[in-house]
Amino acid sequence: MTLGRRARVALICAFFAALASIMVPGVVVSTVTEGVNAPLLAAFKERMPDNPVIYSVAHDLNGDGMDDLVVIYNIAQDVNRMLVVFAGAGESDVPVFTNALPAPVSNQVIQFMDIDERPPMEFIVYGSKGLNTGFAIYRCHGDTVEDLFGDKMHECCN
Ligand SMILES: [Ca+2]
Repeated sequence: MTLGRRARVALICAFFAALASIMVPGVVVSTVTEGVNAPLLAAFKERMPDNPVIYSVAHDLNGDGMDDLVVIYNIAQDVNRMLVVFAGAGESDVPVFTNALPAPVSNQVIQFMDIDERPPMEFIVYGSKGLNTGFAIYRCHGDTVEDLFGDKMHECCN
């Protein structure tokens, strides 16, 4: 028997809520990260030259066979944001940028997890601000990043 999509998402969210409760700053729970996509990182730096990249990791999020890039970047002192750069598809290979969301101040970790076993791929962002840790699970719909579930994320973002 396979779990329904909602049940599966709820189950995994509960798991991460439990995991987050035992996380301490500076301790990184197992990370599944992949390489950096150089062309997409270059596209980010070209479009947002004033925003230093803190952390970026490549993975195919939308299931088109091309790696996309999740980027956490700085916009002001202790204020970070996250967005996804999708590889351009078809004749236009212009990368597509999503909306930006608050990102943790420090100890950022991005983990990819196909929660519902179909595209698009979900991903989890962990991090901290001082002694506060939090995380949130995201999924992209088109060029929009949606926050599916989070725990104490507001306490680790500015
Ligand atoms: Ca892709």
